[in-house]
Amino acid sequence: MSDNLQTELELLKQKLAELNHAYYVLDNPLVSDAQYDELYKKLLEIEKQHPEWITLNSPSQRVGDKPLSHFESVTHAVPMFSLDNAFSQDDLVDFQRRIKDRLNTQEEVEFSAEPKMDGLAINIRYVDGKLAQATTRGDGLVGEDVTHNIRTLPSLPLHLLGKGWPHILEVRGEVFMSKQVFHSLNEEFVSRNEKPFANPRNAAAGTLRQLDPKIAAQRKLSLYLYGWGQISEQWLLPSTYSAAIQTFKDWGLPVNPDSQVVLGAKGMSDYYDQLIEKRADLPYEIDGIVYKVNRLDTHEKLGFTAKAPRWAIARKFPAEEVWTRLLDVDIQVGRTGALTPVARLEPVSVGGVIVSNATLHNLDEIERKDVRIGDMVIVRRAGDVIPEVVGPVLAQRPDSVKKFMMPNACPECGSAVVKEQDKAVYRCTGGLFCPAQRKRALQHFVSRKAMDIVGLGDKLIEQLGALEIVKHPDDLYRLDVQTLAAMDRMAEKSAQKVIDAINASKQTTLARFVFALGIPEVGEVTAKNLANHFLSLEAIIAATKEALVEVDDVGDIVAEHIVNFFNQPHNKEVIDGLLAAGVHWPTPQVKAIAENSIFANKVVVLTGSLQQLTRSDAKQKLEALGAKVTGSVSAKTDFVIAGEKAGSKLTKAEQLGISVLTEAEWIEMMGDNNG
Ligand code: D41
Repeated sequence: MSDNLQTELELLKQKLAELNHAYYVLDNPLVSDAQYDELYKKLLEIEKQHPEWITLNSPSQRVGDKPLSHFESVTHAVPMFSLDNAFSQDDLVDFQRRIKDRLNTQEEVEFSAEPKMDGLAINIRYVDGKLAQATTRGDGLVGEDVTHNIRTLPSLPLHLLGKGWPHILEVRGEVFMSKQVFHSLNEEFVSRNEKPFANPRNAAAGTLRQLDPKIAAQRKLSLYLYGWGQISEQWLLPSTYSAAIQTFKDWGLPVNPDSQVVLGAKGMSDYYDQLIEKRADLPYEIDGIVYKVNRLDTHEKLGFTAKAPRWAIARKFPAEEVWTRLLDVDIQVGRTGALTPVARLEPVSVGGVIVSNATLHNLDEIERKDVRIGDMVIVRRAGDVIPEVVGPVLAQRPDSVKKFMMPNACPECGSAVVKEQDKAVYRCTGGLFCPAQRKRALQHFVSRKAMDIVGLGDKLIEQLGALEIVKHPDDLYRLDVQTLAAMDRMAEKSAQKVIDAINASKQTTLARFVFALGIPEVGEVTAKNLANHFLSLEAIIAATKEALVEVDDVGDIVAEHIVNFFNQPHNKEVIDGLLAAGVHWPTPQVKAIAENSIFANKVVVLTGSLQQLTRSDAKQKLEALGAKVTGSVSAKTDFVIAGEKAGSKLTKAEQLGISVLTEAEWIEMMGDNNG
């Protein structure tokens, strides 16, 4: 008897999942709402009699019973990249041109074109077909666990349909709020005298940020999947992106019904025209179109830049423009002293966001556009880009307008302002004596990719600077708990944490240290190249311009910045102070080992999941041995190191006859050189 009831429960669950899918994903209801409710009530009854049968994938369990107390951070198994932008058809022609050049072909490229949803990117992990975890994109490397809220999305299957799914499947997509849900939600807010959301994107973000999943469940967020992260086993992806998305659809996952496969620049342009026409009628907000090369083997060939795949691009829709009054122009002083004019505007709503500041770029731009203080100006905001002043509305220019003048003295420290040769940039010459530069330099010094001192936020730095307790980075290492505990919003415990983080940062790498110094134009990659080339700080300081341009990525201008930086006596003082405080690093291993390393100058690809090392440690070790670690397998690859459950890259390597090492074999090969 009880066996039968349990079978009935399972059948009900399956039936309800199918009906849900038909309703929310296929947009094709199979039964009336009343019929659905009746089945659902039956399920609840059985579960009430037998609570021990309730499983997480039951439709009754979309909303957990308790709110969370906080969000957990989750490191993505595969980083979540962003997208490069295109703003015109010309940009798209260039995009295809670059692809053809890299592939060495004349043939038109096939693209998948899809609306660009204005929402939030999310990673959803299924284990053995069951929804296991959902995380926000975060900074692309680490996101937040929002499984409790994502489970409430009615279109998302708690259990995949069909079969044949890999053991681990991560799908990626955009969570958004439909226009309809957004408007009724805002009406509700207004009727309760609460502040409405500015746009559907903010509403979706605000909903995902809730600790209590009941709120997300009420707000009915939507989701379209457009990509994937980790996929386990020998499960082979189909040969095209569109077929992969179709496979997701077959498994019951929601995908955008408005995407289409198009050919070449003409195809991309036709799709654009078509979607612009449809835009107002779509049930959701979009801010552009995403084009992706359709063939997946081409993805492998094209690979990624530091932030985005080379095989995809987002064409942004024209920005929204409005008119408002330019009240004044302020000067902002950046980390390297560059003076940026910032427009102070009469607050105005642009595409649902209130804008009161906008960039004017530089003096040349202001003069070219002939923008004057007091003008009615056109302000543009494109997607998530900083708003900018496009130009004046000359027909409405009052007599009282004033021309903006670049000051001769820095508004922050009074030092002389100089114009950089051949460039539109004006700089304050105060260096680290300028409080604005000092503050920005300190923010940069403590940042994650520099000395990585957590807990030293902007507010604290500002306070320590204003009180002249910390003027230069080396002053940080002389702080004590009592001093910190006396600052606003600090207590003994949090002060101790900051001190611990400062102490921990003393053990660093030469590359981080050089990056942290904040030499103009020396970013993370250049700093690393300098460290690996010169191996010691003394050698970098002593290097001439001629020696510096030998380094990858370093041209005349960067070399000059480096030489100038180390010629400033106060920069030397700060460096000495840091070294005296105990900041230290091991000698970079590159050259010493690289000469007798099997991996010297070899191109290596890591794939699958490693058991003994993290991906980034493995990469660091390989680089220390002189290898170049890349993301995709090609004829140029020398070695593939395959962890567990390696997929298509391993297959590819085997096809190309590339040497494949297991993780253990690789570690064995590194022998004594693996430190
Ligand atoms: O609709 C979107 N917002 C969208 C975003 C889309 N249709 N496709 C996307 N594809 C990617 C790659 C190519 C990296 C898988 C994306 C995004 N990324 C994305 N969204 C936010 C950051 C990146």
